[in-house]
Amino acid sequence: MQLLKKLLATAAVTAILVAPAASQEMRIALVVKSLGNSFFDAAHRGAQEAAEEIGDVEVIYTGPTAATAEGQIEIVNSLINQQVDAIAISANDPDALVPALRRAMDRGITVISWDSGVAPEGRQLNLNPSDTALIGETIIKLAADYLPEGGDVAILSASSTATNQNAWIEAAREAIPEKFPDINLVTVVYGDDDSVKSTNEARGLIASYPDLDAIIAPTTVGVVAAAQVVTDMDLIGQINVTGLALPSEFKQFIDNGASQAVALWNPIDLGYSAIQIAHQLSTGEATAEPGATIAIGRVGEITLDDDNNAAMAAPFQFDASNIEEFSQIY
Ligand code: RAM
Repeated sequence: MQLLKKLLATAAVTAILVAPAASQEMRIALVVKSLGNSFFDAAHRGAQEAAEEIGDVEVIYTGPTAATAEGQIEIVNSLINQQVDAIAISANDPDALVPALRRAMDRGITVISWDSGVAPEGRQLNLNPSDTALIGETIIKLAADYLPEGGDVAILSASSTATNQNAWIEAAREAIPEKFPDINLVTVVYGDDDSVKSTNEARGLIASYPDLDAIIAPTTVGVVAAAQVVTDMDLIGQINVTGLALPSEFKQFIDNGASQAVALWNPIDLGYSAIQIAHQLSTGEATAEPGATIAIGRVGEITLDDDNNAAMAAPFQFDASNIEEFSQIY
């Protein structure tokens, strides 16, 4: 018995000594505003593509069920406990996430924001899909292009704390007086990137503003809800729905005339870039500092501004001439 115990003990020690080294796989969490949003699913596809290209990278795709900062804070805390290597987050609030993300950085976790940013003190770098002023101008132009005499427009946004939508709306407000003086922005309402709430808000807009000419929804969730409401209420031709839309989800509303045109950037490239950047910061191959240029594989490169923000490509417009083609991609 003694001998057997000794043998077993030796075997155990040997097993420990010869056990293969723990996997060197890097774990990068892609934290989204909420699950069930096809825009983020497309970004996830790009993230997977980057992980495969880099090799030895695991993408943990996660997010709350509703687009709230509280839900994301819980997730970040759990990712800290899991000791992931990097967190790439599209934030539901620029400030509320800062303490949790600082804790992550204090523990050596690389933190970047993408799509919807975190304040500079809560991340190393922020990747915007495009130039903020350009997006703001684009969403108004999309409506103005089809209102030669001008008209009343309303914005149906995502959550009231979303960094990206709030920045775009502010930019839109700045662009109106100078570039679109005949456009009258009557109000901004919030559908929280939730289909039901967005539908109710769109109905509310139509009830409150009977002369509304266009609804601009700078959110892929809101724009579908608004176009569905206009369709269901037989208001096609009266209210033009526009904004930022995923062609695969939105094609039906270009086809039925509820919308003339919408815009977006490539969400696959955005997710791909977020993983490429998080990986390079985590290995030390790249450093997040003002003026730095970071290569992002097939997508090209980005250059950081004074607050370590970078922007990707210009938004692309979709209408009856090209939505079919793009709807096959994302
Ligand atoms: C929704 C989200 C996302 C935004 C797009 C345009 O899917 O709010 O953050 O970038 O719309």
